[in-house]
Amino acid sequence: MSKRKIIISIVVILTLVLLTLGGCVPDAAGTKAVGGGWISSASGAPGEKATFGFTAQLKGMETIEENVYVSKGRILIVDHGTGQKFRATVYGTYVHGDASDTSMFAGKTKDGSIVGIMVVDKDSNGVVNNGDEITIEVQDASSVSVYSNTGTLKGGNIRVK
Ligand SMILES: [Ca+2]
Repeated sequence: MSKRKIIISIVVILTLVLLTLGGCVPDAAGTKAVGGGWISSASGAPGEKATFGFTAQLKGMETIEENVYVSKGRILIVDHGTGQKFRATVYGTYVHGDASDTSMFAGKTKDGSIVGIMVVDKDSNGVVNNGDEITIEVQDASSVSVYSNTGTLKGGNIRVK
């Protein structure tokens, strides 16, 4: 499955409003992610940047859906090539048992758009330009895709714990 399909499916999962209590926070990686930096603009215009910053962390044991835990944090995406800006509050993180360097989470903007993020932390030693990856998928309140971008960081760093 392509990264884009994975992130879209995560967004769909996180969009479901099946709020249930139960389970416990698994001892799994990917439950906390922090990062900032930039990749190329989704516009494809040479030299244009898409900058990002985020924090995402589980709040506790409350689940939204199987393996999706209520979370807190912030997401800010600014694509200088397309002129788009998304500021979202994180509400859910997909917790998985494998790929300990990977975190998947989603936030909601004030106008109801869903911002889905998947990041891969290629190392955790704080090295800049270390091959970290981010995939961004934004759907508006009608579940229409309004922004898609993915790439290896050209500046900055992502850390996943
Ligand atoms: Ca890193």
